[in-house]
Amino acid sequence: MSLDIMKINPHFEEFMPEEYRDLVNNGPFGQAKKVTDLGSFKELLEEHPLCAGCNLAISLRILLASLPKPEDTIVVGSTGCSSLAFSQLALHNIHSLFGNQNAVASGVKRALKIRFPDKGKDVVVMAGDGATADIGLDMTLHSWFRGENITTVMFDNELYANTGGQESGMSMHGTVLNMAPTGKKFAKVDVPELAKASGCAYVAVVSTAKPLLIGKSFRRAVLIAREIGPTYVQIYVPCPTNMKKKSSEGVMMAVERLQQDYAFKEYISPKAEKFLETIESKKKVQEDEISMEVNK
Ligand SMILES: Cc1ncc(C[n+]2csc(CCOP(=O)(O)OP(=O)(O)O)c2C)c(N)n1
Ligand code: SF4
Repeated sequence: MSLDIMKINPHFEEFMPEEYRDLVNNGPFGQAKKVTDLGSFKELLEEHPLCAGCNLAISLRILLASLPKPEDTIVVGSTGCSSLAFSQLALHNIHSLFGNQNAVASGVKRALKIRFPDKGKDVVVMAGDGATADIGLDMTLHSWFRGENITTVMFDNELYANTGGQESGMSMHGTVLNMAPTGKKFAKVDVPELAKASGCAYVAVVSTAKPLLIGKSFRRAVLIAREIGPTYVQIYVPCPTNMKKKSSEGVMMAVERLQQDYAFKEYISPKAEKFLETIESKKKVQEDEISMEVNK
C-alpha cells in the first residue's frame, strides 16, 4: 500500500462505501498517530470478533495506533485468537500456517527490499505464545539468528486460547487450565532472554496494564528493525474467557503481575541505543519547534 493507493479516484468517490471513504479520509495513513490519539481517528481495526474484555484485542488496537507508517506496513499473523481479528484489519496482512510466521515474514521482508530498494517497508509478525514459542519456536529463533529486519510481537495469554485452553510453554508453573487439569509441570519459557541471546537488537516486555509503554516499545521495535536488526516485543494479554474471569477483570490481571514478572523491561543493544538517540532527539527538536509555533 502507499498513500497514492489510499486515495480515491474522484470519479468513483460517490460510489465508494462510506466505511472506505472514512478510512481514506480519517484513517492514520500518512499521519503520525499515537496511543493518546485513540478515539480521535478512524482506526485500522473495528468490529473484531474477539471476546468482550479480551486483552489481546486491546493490545492489538494499541499496536495499530502506534505504527510509524501504517501505509508501508505488512503484518504477518498466525493461527490463534489474533488471527480472527486480522480479517478486520485495514492493512496488508498475511495469515501464515501455524508456527511459520517468522519464516514467512523473513521472505516477505527480503522480497520487499528487492522490489522497493528506496522505500522502507515494515514487516511485523503478530502471533500468540503457542505460535511463537512452542510450535514456531524454531522459525522464530532462526529468523533472529539470521538477523532478519523484522519485528516479532508475542501476544502472551499464557495458553492456547483458540483451541479451548491447553497449556503452552509460556503458561506459569502450576497453572490449571481447561485442558491441563493437573496443572503445568514446568516453568514459563524465558523468551526475552532467548531473544537477547539470539541477536535481537531490541527486546521489550510489557502488558496491557501499561498501554503507553506498549505503544512506545512497539514503535521503537519497528524503527530499530528497519535499520539495525530483529526486534521482539512480548505483551502480557490476559485471557479472561479461559481463565474463567469476568470480561472486566482482564486488565486487573495484568496490573497484578506488574509487581511480579510482568513489570516493564527493555533491552537495547549498544548499536540500537545510538540509533534511538539520533531519531528520538530529532523528533524532540521537531516537537519543540511545533510547540513554539503553537505558542507564538
Ligand atoms: C499446524 C497447526 N497445528 C495446530 C493447529 C490448531 N491450533 C489452532 S489455534 C491453536 C492454538 C493457538 O495458541 P496461541 O498461539 O497461543 O494463540 P491464542 O489462541 O492463545 O491467541 C492451535 C494449536 C493449527 N491450526 N495448525
Ligand atoms: S478466548 Fe481469550 S484470547 Fe481468545 S478472544 Fe477470547 S478473551 Fe481473547
